[in-house]
Amino acid sequence: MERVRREQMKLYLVTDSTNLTEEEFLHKVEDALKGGVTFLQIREKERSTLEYIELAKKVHEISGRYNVPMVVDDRVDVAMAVDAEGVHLGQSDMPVDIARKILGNEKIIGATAKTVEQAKKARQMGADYLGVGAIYPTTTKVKTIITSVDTLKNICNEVDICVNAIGGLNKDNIDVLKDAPVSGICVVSAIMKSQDPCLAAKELLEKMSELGIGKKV
Ligand code: TZP
Ligand code: MG
Repeated sequence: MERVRREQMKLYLVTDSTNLTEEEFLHKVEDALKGGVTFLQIREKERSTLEYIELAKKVHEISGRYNVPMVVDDRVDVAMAVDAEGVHLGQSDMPVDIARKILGNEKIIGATAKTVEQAKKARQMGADYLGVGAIYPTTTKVKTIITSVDTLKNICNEVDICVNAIGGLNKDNIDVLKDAPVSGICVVSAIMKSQDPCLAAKELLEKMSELGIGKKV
């Protein structure tokens, strides 16, 4: 069962509301969607459950208007509370197979993988797509390690689900992904820290097309 189409994974925005007012944050997210972001993950590390739900509701209302799926980082309960399209689970979050039991057959479940072994396991447990990285060092607050482009390519070849690269990616360094059969890229800062998220998204998509990143296979 295909819960996510490859073309929906092309430009995947992971949100970060740090240092932004709610109004600024929601504006940035909407501008990014106007610029062509194809998939959204709401990711909040500092908020209470109530605050997470309230913000996720607002983001989901916006993403819905652009027909873009929204998943919730880490929190299956928050995803259910706002009827998000799914969740994204890291290696220390709820195991994919347990989340699948709770969420049922319709919801999208994404997983983080840093090795071929983790990728195969996530796939076997029912993940719909994988986020692989960090490809470059990142300034976004996250516990991660560097994953080589070779490992990324091996993962793409070993699993039959969408694979996106993540970590420190921007329009000036994504050329390293040129020969990797990824479905797309995930970014935080390249869009959230831009003064013009709409233009940032457009420029990323343009560069990806030039380089053939995320092209049809
Ligand atoms: N997982 C691996 S790297 C990363 C996450 C959530 C953060 C990516 O952020 P940025 O700003 O695009 O480097
Ligand atoms: Mg997580």
